[in-house]
Amino acid sequence: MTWHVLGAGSLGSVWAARLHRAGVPVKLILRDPQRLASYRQVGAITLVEHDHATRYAIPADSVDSDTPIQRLLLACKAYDAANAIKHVAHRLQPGAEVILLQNGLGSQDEVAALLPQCRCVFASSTEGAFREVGWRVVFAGQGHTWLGDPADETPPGWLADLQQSGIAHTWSTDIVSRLWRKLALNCAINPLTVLHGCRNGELETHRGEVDGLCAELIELLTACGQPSAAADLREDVWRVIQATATNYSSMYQDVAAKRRTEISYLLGYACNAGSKAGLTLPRLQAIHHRLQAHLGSCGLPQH
Ligand code: NAD
Ligand code: KPL
Repeated sequence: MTWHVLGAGSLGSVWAARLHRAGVPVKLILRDPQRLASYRQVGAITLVEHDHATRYAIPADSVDSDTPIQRLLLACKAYDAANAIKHVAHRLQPGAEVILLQNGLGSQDEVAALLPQCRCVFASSTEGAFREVGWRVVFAGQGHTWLGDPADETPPGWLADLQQSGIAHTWSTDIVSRLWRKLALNCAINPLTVLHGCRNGELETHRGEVDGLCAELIELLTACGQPSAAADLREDVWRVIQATATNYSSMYQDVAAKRRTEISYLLGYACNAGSKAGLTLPRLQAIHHRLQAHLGSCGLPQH
């Protein structure tokens, strides 16, 4: 069965290229005829791994095509996910499977609400990729992807395609907890790296701020029924800070490159969930407001 990939950016291209080279049928769905024309001119995705570039001539069409879709990888940013899916919803067959590869929380529920006839599988990934130029993507960090369906613990048969393609993965029966944990790590680290203009490791000099955020995130996760995502969060945050000390966080990189951030699906989601649970989370709220003001001053969307 063909994998359709909507959102042929960094991670979507890395998935598509690995599936394609393993002989699994894949098709890219590009956002409009102009983008399709640009791709057809080049004719392939170039994937750079360990400084070695390889071209993969993956078939493509645009969202305007009407071929039915049975399996879809949605690999755009969280803030684009719901809008992107609306363009292909009519092509999704009853019982179609949609893999949601977005960071943060909130977009998965937005998309699932639009697709009552589909199985929505949520994914959380530690892989790293970035677009160098045009249709050339660098697979920068080997990582792991957890996949799960909060509505059905049965592993899908297509995990064999991932195995065959060398996409390291685990089927998870607690994917929502994993997504919460990753969200909490991102909320404790990423906004502070933007506001202090620093690498992850330099947060050592802002220990009090990191620890204060961790305390409120633990309170939030516990109130939201996510005790395993809360367990040892502070220790894990410091472990990640040390392991990635020389890196700039993804949010830092987005702001530096003047790209929109996923703030609403990270800190914004956390603050909303706190309000809904009746919690007062002054540190998270303050950092959210400071970050929004900072994004505004950089000419970037505050949501
Ligand atoms: P990206 O911006 O590189 O790619 C997204 C692609 O989606 C772009 O090519 C964009 O043109 C396309 N798109 C947006 N709206 C569309 C539409 N309506 N129709 C068709 N295409 C559309 O993003 P990315 O870095 O691959 O990230 C995707 C998700 O994965 C994000 O939530 C991100 O946080 C998460 N993630 C990324 C990485 C990474 O290393 N890149 C790692 C872990 C998680
Ligand atoms: O995922 C990350 C990111 O930069 O987005 C880490 C490395 C965990 C920092 O929060």
